[in-house]
Amino acid sequence: MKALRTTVLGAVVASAAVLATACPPTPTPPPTQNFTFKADSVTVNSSNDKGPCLFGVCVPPAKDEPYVVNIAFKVTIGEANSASTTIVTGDNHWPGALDQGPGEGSSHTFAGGEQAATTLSTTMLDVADLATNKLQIAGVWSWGMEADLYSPGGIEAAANTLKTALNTALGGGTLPSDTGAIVSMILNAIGGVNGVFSFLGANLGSIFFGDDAIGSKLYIGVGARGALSSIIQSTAGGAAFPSIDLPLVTVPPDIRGGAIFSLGAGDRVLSGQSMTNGGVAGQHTYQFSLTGA
Ligand SMILES: [Ca+2]
Ligand SMILES: [Ca+2]
Repeated sequence: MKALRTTVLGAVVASAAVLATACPPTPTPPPTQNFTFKADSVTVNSSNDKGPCLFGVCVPPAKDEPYVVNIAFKVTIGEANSASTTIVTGDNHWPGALDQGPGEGSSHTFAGGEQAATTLSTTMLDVADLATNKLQIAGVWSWGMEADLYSPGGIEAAANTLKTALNTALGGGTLPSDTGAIVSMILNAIGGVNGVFSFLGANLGSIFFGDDAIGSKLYIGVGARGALSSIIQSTAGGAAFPSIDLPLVTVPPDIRGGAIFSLGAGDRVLSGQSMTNGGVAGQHTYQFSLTGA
């Protein structure tokens, strides 16, 4: 009897050992975090609406009615069809037929719905999480606009084209094993051969859009925390951000630069964001901000 008990006990211990080998402890899932991206203010450097001027009097006057369109996006690198986009159109502070916005050299502080606030939500990965999780990026394609009593249109087509481009270049992409090469991989997927910008250039016909698109920029947040966040920040600092002038198209606007950063590196103010667009008069300078929820 004693021999039998020992054998049974031995079998139980052996089974437990097999179980322990087959099921390592489940790693803690990485956290998800929300961020708010919004427009703070605008300066009209050069008016879009400025008409012929005689003795300093311009008809129409050199005053613009700036507003913002933010196309937020998210994509998981290496996960097919993971891209999504959300459009937020900021309110026009001067909606009346005779209303005039700031003149050249003047600024406006956006408030409420004018800020086109959008929420970016990503999982936040550290270096060790990369073994079992895919890296996400979340950002915004921001358009500086000038209202002319038309309703905005065509933005949805532009957002859908961006989504397809992100699915192709990043959803279908491969994250490098070298964490120091992640930023250059993302920027190459945006601005390189067969990247997002070349896809947009090939697939965005001139979309009908009533108001004047003054310019646009792309802001890319990487869902990184801890040591991975520091690596993203140190490599992003020296990286040149790509641009594209969309040929023969005034809407959507040319994408003249932007920024890439780690979402885990803290709140951020993007000041001095100059917007211009080939074929469209005027220059506005915007300030955007990103805050963690
Ligand atoms: Ca105009
Ligand atoms: Ca106007």
